[in-house]
Formats: sequence, structure tokens, C-alpha cells
Amino acid sequence: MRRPNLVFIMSDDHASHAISAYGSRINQTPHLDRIADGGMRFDACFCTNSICTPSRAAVLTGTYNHVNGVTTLETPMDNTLVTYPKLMQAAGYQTAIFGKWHLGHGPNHDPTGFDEWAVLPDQGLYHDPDFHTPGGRIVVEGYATDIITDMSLRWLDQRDPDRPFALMIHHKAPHRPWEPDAAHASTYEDEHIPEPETFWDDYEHRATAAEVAEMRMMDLNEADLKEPVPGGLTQAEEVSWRYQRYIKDYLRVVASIDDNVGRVLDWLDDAGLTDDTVVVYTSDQGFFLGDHGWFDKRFMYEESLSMPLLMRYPAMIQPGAECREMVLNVDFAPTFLELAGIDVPTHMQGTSFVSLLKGEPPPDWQQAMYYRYWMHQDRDHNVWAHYGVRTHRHKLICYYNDPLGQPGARGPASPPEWELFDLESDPFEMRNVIDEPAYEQTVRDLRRVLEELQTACGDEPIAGG
Ligand SMILES: [Ca+2]
Repeated sequence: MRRPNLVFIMSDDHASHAISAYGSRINQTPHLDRIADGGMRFDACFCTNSICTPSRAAVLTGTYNHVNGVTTLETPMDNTLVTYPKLMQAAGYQTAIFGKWHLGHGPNHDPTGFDEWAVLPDQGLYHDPDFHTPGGRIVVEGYATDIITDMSLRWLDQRDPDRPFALMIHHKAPHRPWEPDAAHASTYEDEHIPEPETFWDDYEHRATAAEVAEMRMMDLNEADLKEPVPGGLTQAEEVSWRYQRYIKDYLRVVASIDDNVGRVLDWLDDAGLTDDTVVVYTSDQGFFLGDHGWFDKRFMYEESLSMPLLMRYPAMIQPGAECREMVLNVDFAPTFLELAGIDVPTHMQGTSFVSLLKGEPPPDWQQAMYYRYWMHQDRDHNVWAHYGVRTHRHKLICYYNDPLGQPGARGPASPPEWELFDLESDPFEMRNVIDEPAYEQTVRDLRRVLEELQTACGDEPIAGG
């Protein structure tokens, strides 16, 4: 088989439940759905640490954050680490990245393994953004999502047609502060977007971490809302008003991503490359879209833990396929390498899921995943440090509640707390059953699985946690 091209499109904070291929109740994404219709939708793709920088490092290196050293937003990635683009470049692929990097800047952290790159400084700007490039800083007029796509298509036009390519299109959108472009500025204007089931969550049956997190609608600031709160509203009315402001801008920003993904798919069609190209759409992690009354991510709860993952490769994947097996962000690099016919380095901790793409899940495929969020009491959202394990049926979370000297984590430490959710009877994770006698054996079993996964990936349990 000819070596396929790779177009890896990763947005920032795009939750699956704002993609119509995933059954969104609040928007339509026709171009993202083209990838799903022509390929495979993954229903159990999870990140191993639900924030930007760590998830990106896990994707690139195929290793967990305690191994690659990128544990928080303040731990830039060492650019001498082995990454999948670097190995593809060495194997003769043309490689490029445009858009969000967020793994640090300067000689030790700039992108490596790319023939060409232009990346936003840190989070970057939506309008008239500046970019770091090998030749220095440039400012480009326009809207970030359009510009990142323009750069990508220009690079594709100028590539050597005789060699395969691996292109990373890393959108800044739909990250906070959700600034739409002019084309979508008034989309949804006259609509009422329904509030999610758990919008009025009171956090009663949860660990302390849920109640103290500062990511409720009332924590949105004026830059997020973009206009002052109207006078005369009750508190409940204000919370609902804030949700409408937030979610409409979020969906407007997503609509621009969808349009721009359409441009890339059209380009592949026009170039006759659709059959030879692996197209991936994902996001560095999920997001709370008013779920549990929140915006943002970080928690191991479903909306934040889940990554959308759509993959199209007509030579291998049946159109309209759905996969319920578990795949993780650390599995991406080994998968892309295997697709390119490159040996996966033994130090990579993820597992290639090419067998799943072929519709042939191996009998010993992973049935549990390990998660860890390190940035205790982070300055912006006050989410507490935790780790845990998720199986298809249950989720066990240990809030170990200790900053452990991690950059960007804060104290003080507080005693550990545990949560257990039965995802079958409680898919929205509203009832912590850790102390219910009926789940005693489940807790024992899952604590053992947690220990096994920590041992397997080389992480250290916390005393008392
Ligand atoms: Ca992100």
C-alpha cells in the first residue's frame, strides 16, 4: 500500500457534544460530519490530562505527562523529545504545523521536526494574530481560523507532489474568550440554545472539588460576555443570560472551524488526494458547555475527559463506522506512525489503534484508562489535583489535593477525597456512590486497576490517595 498522507486537524477545547456527528442538540457541523460519514467516529476517546499543553505533549510524544515532563500549563515541552512528526520527517514525509503550539517558545521549546511552521504565541489572538516562524515574528491580518487554514492550503499547494506529507492544522478556536468572526457574528442571534440537563447542578453528592471550582456561569468575565450584564435580573435569570452569551459565541467560533475544515476537505477532493489521505479531526480535550453549570475543562468528568475523534481513510476505514473501544491521546502517535509504515519506538507508551480502524479490535484491547490532572488550585479555575481510572462502566476518581510543587499548582494541600460513578445508571455523574455498600467490591476492584495502570505507566501514587 502507498504511504498515506496525514492531515491532522486539532482544535482547542471543542467538545464532542458540539458536533452534529456526535448528536449535538445545539449546533450543526456539516463539514466535520463529512469526515464521520466517510470514516470512523470514536465514541470513547479520552485525554490523559484535560488541559491544553499536557494533552498536546501526549499527542506528539505518545507518552504520559509524568514521562514527558509536561504536567501543567507552565511546563513547556523539551523540543528534543521524540515526536511523531519528527519520525515522519526522518522517514521522508514533508511536515508542517500551523496554528496553536502552546508548548513553549525559544530554542529549547520551538517546534522541531517540521519543514515549515508558523505558530501562535501561547494562546494567540483571534483577530489579526501574530505568529512565531523560523524567520521571526509576523503579524497576519484577518481571523485566526481562516489564516491557519490559508497557511495550510498554501503549504499544500507548494509541496513536492512526489513525497507524502503530514500536515498539522492546530486551531486556536474555540478556546476562551470565544471571539467570532464577522461572518458568524450574528448566527444564533434570535435563537434560544437549550441548557444542558445538569445546568443547575448543586454539587451536593460530590467531592469538595466540584463545589469550589471557579468555572460557573457567574465566573465568566466581561471579556467573555462582551457586554455588561443587563440590570434587573434575578440571580437565576442572570445565570441563564450568561449561558446564552457564552454558548452562542462558542458555537459561532465552532461554525468557522467547520467552514474551514470544509475548505481542507474540498482541497483534498480537488487534488484527487482524498483516497490517499488520513484525515483526523480532534480536540486537545473536551469542554463543559454549561454541563454541571460550568465552562472550561480539567475535571475527569465525561464532558471534559472525552475528546472528539473522527478519522477518514477510505483505503482502510469503512464509511460511517463507529468505534466504542477506548482510545487515548497517547495512542495517536503510535497509530500515525504505523499508518506511515514507521516502527513505533518502544519507549512510546500509547498503543497503535490501526486494528480498530480496520474494524478488527484485538481481544486484549485496553478496557481501562488512567487520568491525572496535576495543577492543584490553578489560579484561574481552582480545580483540585486528581487522578483516576475509567472503565466502560465505572469511573473512580481520587482527589489527592496536593500541589506537590508543580509549576502553576498552588496550596494548601487538603485531605484526599474519592468519587465513584456508575456510568450506566448515572451517565451525567451526579451521584457519587463511593460509600454505598452495593459498590464495595467495585471500589476494591477499581483501586486495584488504578494501581496496576499507575505501575504500568510508571506513575507514583500519592500517600493516602
Ligand atoms: Ca485546550
